[in-house]
Amino acid sequence: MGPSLLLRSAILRAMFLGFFALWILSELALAKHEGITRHYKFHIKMQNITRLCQTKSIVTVNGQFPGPRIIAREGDRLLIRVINNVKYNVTIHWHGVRQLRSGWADGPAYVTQCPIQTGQSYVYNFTVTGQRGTLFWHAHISWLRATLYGPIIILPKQQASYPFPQPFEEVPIIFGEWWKADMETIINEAMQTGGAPNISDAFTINGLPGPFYNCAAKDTFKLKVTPGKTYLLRMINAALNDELFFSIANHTLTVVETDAVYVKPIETKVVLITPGQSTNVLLKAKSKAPNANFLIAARPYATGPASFDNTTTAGVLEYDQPNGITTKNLPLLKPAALLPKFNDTNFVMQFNKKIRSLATAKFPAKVPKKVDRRFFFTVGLGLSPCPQNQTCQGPNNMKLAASVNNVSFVQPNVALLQAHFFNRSKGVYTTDFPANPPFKFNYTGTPPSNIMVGSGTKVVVLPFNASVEVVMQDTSIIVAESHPLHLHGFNFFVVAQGFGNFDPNKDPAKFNLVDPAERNTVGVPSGGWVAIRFLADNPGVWFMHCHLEVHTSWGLKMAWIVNDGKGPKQKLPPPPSDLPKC
Ligand SMILES: *[C@@H]1O[C@H](CO)[C@@H](O)[C@H](O)[C@H]1NC(C)=O
Ligand SMILES: *[C@@H]1O[C@H](CO)[C@@H](O)[C@H](O)[C@H]1NC(C)=O
Ligand SMILES: *[C@@H]1O[C@H](CO)[C@@H](O)[C@H](O)[C@H]1NC(C)=O
Ligand SMILES: *[C@@H]1O[C@H](CO)[C@@H](O)[C@H](O)[C@H]1NC(C)=O
Ligand SMILES: *[C@@H]1O[C@H](CO)[C@@H](O)[C@H](O)[C@H]1NC(C)=O
Ligand SMILES: *[C@@H]1O[C@H](CO)[C@@H](O)[C@H](O)[C@H]1NC(C)=O
Ligand SMILES: *[C@@H]1O[C@H](CO)[C@@H](O)[C@H](O)[C@H]1NC(C)=O
Ligand SMILES: *[C@@H]1O[C@H](CO)[C@@H](O)[C@H](O)[C@H]1NC(C)=O
Ligand SMILES: *[C@@H]1O[C@H](CO)[C@@H](O)[C@H](O)[C@H]1NC(C)=O
Ligand SMILES: *[C@@H]1O[C@H](CO)[C@@H](O)[C@H](O)[C@H]1NC(C)=O
Ligand SMILES: *[C@@H]1O[C@H](CO)[C@@H](O)[C@H](O)[C@H]1NC(C)=O
Ligand SMILES: *[C@@H]1O[C@H](CO)[C@@H](O)[C@H](O)[C@H]1NC(C)=O
Ligand SMILES: [Cu+2]
Repeated sequence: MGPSLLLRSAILRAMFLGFFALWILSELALAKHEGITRHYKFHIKMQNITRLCQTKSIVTVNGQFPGPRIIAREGDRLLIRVINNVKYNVTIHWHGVRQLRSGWADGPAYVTQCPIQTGQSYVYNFTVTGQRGTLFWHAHISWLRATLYGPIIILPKQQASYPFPQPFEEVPIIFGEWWKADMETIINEAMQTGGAPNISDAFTINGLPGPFYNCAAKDTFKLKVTPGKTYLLRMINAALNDELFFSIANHTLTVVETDAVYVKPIETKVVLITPGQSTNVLLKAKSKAPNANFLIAARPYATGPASFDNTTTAGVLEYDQPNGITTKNLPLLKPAALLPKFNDTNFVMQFNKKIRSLATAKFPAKVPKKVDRRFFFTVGLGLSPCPQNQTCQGPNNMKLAASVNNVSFVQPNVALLQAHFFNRSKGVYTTDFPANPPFKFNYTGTPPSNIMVGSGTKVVVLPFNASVEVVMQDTSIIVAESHPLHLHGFNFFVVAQGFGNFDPNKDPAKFNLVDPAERNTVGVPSGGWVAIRFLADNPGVWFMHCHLEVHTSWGLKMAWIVNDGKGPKQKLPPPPSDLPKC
């Protein structure tokens, strides 16, 4: 054991104990929880980190990588002061937090706020209402979220009131994606050339790549368990561009929650988790300590580009052993076929279809039964022109682009929410986002000959409390690909999904309006479609985008404006006085 390893494990242990102490303290809080205010300070600063034999300076919160955990109990208010001490503009998004009437705290740059500039600070002020489980926070500007991310843990209102066996311990498992090169250089280079950005060098579990990479054996995540005990693994996919399969050798997992909503328990060997999703699983340790350690592994589910980071991040599950046995000397069980093939779309479809809301009296699935506004959105890739006198690296000397209904979103240079709130939309956005594709084609067949995208800063305006249905259809333009679409400000219900083209005559009959999954991020199936419903009960401007960061950069994003209602609790309050300016 080298000194750095000793130090790292000491730090990890201290962090873990700290987390536990906090957790126990909150457990001891009032049985009838009224909601308290919790304060956090996020100092955005550079930190040198060594991974894969290379040291690089990364943007961090408080020098930590991954960033600190936010812990709250349902009903609590969070006041998080973000102080920017790096040369980059920064914003932070509290991914999956509903932000009821607190849209100013949502975080996407130029959507709900101007960036926090160097030397400035901003207090994100919001309550956690009607949600419990695992979410995460991450930067929401350029590609800074590659290193600026961390877990959000929302404990249920009443202590020990999980609708599943009380776990012995809770362990966050946050997946990341690591590049040896500088992140901003990578995305800037790609946006300049119009080609695909360089793929990552590794995936990580809690910041650690694991034994399958050069120089990374010491940077391996270890999960220590006691025989017979049950563990709650709070999994988060914070990777930029890759959906991941996850598995633990010789163990079955029970999925009990997704995106901070309880689900009907699902037993599975493999979990699929897209960027933007979180999944809580129970891991029941074997009753007797086995004479082995077990591989914990994750690697991509990839449908799109020919070249992707085809590496595997891994950790090790170790059991507390009886006296005289050290886990170090035990064999590591690593079955060859632990994870599905990289393109196993059928597995993914079956897995996603199994996810159902718990839908009990205490945790009902409030699926909108009637629909006020219907939308059909194509999502996929395309091309945009290469600037004159430049050579581009996309197909046919063009730039790669992506769009929703053939609109590639153009980021404005002031925030949409301010423009909306102060009635100054002119020259910032237009309200003519198309409800349907401009022209019909066989979305999953031969693409049209013209695959250029249009562009603009277009939004859809919804009246307060409209009930909305959106069918999202993948296109096969350039390539059919799974797109994890994320909606800010709401959870939606995944009422159906399928392969091929959505059939508006036949498919609605199959919609599940009883116990559909309630999520904030859903994969639009590769070569298929997904139908979602949500109630627009949250006034503000809400971003919707692919959570593959590369597709967001190419324009696969749009925004909804939800107008104020008439009632007193149906209006967005004015912005806080410290809201950053552009
Ligand atoms: C990172 O390392 C470089 C080169 O050794 C050094 O100049 C710099 O001060 C370090 N940065 C931090 C934040 O420690
Ligand atoms: C946070 O928001 C609430 C509700 O709008 C407000 O009453 C409170 O003063 C705010 N707190 C701070 C520190 O800005
Ligand atoms: C991306 O990869 C290409 C080809 O390997 C290399 O020339 C280029 O420098 C890389 N870009 C960055 C930002 O690392
Ligand atoms: C792992 O699983 C295999 C197949 O189910 C079984 O044969 C083997 O005994 C298990 N090993 C351990 C150490 O649990
Ligand atoms: C990914 O890597 C595995 C080995 O780890 C190899 O068998 C497989 O062919 C690779 N797949 C692709 C698409 O490169
Ligand atoms: C998955 O990729 C392999 C090549 O590695 C290919 O032969 C196979 O047809 C692909 N399967 C699907 C479902 O696309
Ligand atoms: C492109 O190059 C031509 C000749 O090389 C030059 O006349 C023209 O001004 C350039 N156009 C732009 C937009 O730079
Ligand atoms: C914006 O316009 C609406 C409707 O015309 C009005 O009620 C509201 O007061 C205006 N808001 C501001 C900040 O001027
Ligand atoms: C669309 O194209 C696919 C693939 O060629 C084909 O299987 C399907 O029948 C076509 N669908 C329609 C509605 O034409
Ligand atoms: C998308 O918009 C571009 C630019 O207006 C147009 O040329 C193209 O035909 C459109 N494609 C589709 C599929 O609507
Ligand atoms: C919003 O709509 C839902 C369902 O249509 C309805 O039950 C609810 O009462 C409405 N809420 C308000 C505040 O209008
Ligand atoms: C930071 O944001 C401000 C406000 O939008 C903008 O004027 C400035 O150019 C940005 N700086 C960088 C380095 O992107
Ligand atoms: Cu996408």
